[in-house]
Amino acid sequence: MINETNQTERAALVGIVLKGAKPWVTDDFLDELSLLADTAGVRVVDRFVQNRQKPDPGTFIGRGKVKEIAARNGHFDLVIFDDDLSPVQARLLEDKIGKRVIDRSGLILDIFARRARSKEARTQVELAQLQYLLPRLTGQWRHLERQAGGIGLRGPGETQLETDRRLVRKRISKLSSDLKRIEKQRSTQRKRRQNTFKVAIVGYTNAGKSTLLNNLTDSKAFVEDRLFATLDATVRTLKGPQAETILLIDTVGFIRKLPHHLVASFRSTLEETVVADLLLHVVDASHPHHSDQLAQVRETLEEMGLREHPRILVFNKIDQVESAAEIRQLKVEYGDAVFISALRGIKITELTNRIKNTCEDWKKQIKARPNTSQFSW
Ligand SMILES: Nc1nc2c(ncn2[C@@H]2O[C@H](COP(=O)(O)OP(=O)(O)OP(=O)(O)O)[C@@H](O)[C@H]2O)c(=O)[nH]1
Ligand SMILES: [Mg+2]
Repeated sequence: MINETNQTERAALVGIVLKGAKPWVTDDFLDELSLLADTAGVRVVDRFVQNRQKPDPGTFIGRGKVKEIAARNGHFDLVIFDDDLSPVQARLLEDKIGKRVIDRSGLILDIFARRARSKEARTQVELAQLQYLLPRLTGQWRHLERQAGGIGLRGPGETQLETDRRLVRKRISKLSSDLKRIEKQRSTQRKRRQNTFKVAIVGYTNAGKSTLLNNLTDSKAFVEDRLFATLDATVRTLKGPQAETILLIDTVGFIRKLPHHLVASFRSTLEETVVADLLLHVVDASHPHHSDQLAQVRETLEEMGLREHPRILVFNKIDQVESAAEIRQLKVEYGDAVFISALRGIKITELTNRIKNTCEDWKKQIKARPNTSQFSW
């Protein structure tokens, strides 16, 4: 989607270190941005980091840095900023650098668009993309105006832009009503599942959620060592303590700065998490920044109103953690967590037992309090 031709596009990444912030944090963010670029099929060839008191309202990174990047514009086809740019900033930067400029949100939207398979996911992504695009539409027509010499053609250019905006708004309203219909179907399905114990697998992208679903339920959900392999809520079943059905729901991964348009339009998918009776929060124990990722997921869950939701913290990929001391340390820090390898099948029974015990407790509660499985978003 980034490129209609089949050539691999080359990108330069840009990050900013604000006064008082630690430079390595920006480096880590750019590492993650690089993984995102890789997932989008873009090759990263350059990185630029700028230190500033605060972002420049016009060019975000300041004129000097923009010149430095522009001087190297023969090496790359597009520039990806780790931070969100306003539509005006993006346009100004494109003008000055002479290459296409996108931000982290734009890149994530692009990846979601490539990966969306189901009708629901495609509708959700297109809606988020158009909402992101709408305020950025102006730039497209300015180039035409300039080529045509401006003056006499200004009118038609503007008219075209208005037509374009109208079309986009019309499409947004059509997609929103399609989504409402899909959400209604989902809510009917959910009502049918009201008396079934539901477990949602949540966590940072690439933590191993789908691998865990596959291991627990002997299924074959799509797994890949790239970001956002899963976009749809995949549901599988597991046998409970009395051979009753437990539903396991694999969900879309979280990441730092998930674009808010995307979160809004993925509401119905994320709602699977909201209505779950238990969350399995999967953390990649072998990731150098697992504690930041853990905090990020907690924050997103809190934003979804799930601070108090029953959950089991699951440290995955322990087969890949090099030092035993590190695992011991994690066990001290997170006494309640389970330490597993979903890929190698290590300590899965311990986790299954924990799920079944929670299911038992839930059944007792349900008996005591009927009609309690209604949550509002
Ligand atoms: N070494 C090791 N690798 C694992 C383990 N669990 C998962 N992986 C690998 O981690 C990568 C990501 O796994 P997924 O199951 O797709 O992760 P996910 O959390 O579903 O990712 P998204 O759907 O992209 O958010 C794959 O290459 C898996 O093979 C594990 O226990 N050990
Ligand atoms: Mg997955």
